[in-house]
Amino acid sequence: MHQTFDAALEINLLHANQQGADHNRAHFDEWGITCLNLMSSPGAGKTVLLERTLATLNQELKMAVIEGDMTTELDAERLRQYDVPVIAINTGRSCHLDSKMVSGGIHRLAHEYNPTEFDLVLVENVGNLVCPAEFEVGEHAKVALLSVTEGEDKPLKYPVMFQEADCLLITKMDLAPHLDIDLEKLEFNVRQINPHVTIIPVAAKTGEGLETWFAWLRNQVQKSPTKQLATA
Ligand SMILES: Nc1nc2c(ncn2[C@@H]2O[C@H](COP(=O)(O)OP(=O)(O)O)[C@@H](O)[C@H]2O)c(=O)[nH]1
Ligand SMILES: [Mg+2]
Repeated sequence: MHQTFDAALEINLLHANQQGADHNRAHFDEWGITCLNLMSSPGAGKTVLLERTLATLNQELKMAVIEGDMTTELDAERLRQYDVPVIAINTGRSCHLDSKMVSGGIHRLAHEYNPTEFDLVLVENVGNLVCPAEFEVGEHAKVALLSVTEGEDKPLKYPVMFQEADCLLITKMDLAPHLDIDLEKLEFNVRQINPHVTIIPVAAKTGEGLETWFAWLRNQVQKSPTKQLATA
């Protein structure tokens, strides 16, 4: 009985979140913005990847970041050095961003800037391999990061994140030679869960794979319906 109630509550919660996510996506579409949701366990390398991305693509794309952390603006401060708007959201006790929090973030962005000037909003979700995958925030695509230090079994143990991902970045590839990680096994495990996900091995530290990541990003921006209309 208790379980039935919990399940109903969860369905309502996810339904309300989904409605908020659809609303956020409608705003992004109206403004011609592509939104990507970056998710991983804490420390997989989301912020460093964003630093490299902002530094490299700053001249080419008009970007903004929505930075989710339970507390502090430490990551937001790191990213503000790249001269892009960074909206910091502290989630308090929540282990993920939800669509309502991100709605607050995009309205702050729209209040301070002309939102139609932006091409890309990158959301750094709270570090957690489970919950963020359940809560859409209005993104057009989900990017999961898994570092080589986490082990090849994680896609099997935490399948939702890997099922949902459109792109999976295997991060910290520079460390792979020092570990026992079996990269072929890792890819095999990922494909069991999500046969079609784009897998890109990267090392933000050395630059390995970053051009492939940037190409994937550009392609996502090109796919924006409003951008296609504008360039038609
Ligand atoms: N060796 C190595 N370390 C990295 C790489 N990317 C990130 N790190 C380190 O991993 C730690 C966590 O990175 P961070 O970007 O803060 O992870 P986040 O919690 O996912 O945002 C930091 O000490 C980074 O310097 C990489 O490509 N190679
Ligand atoms: Mg971070």
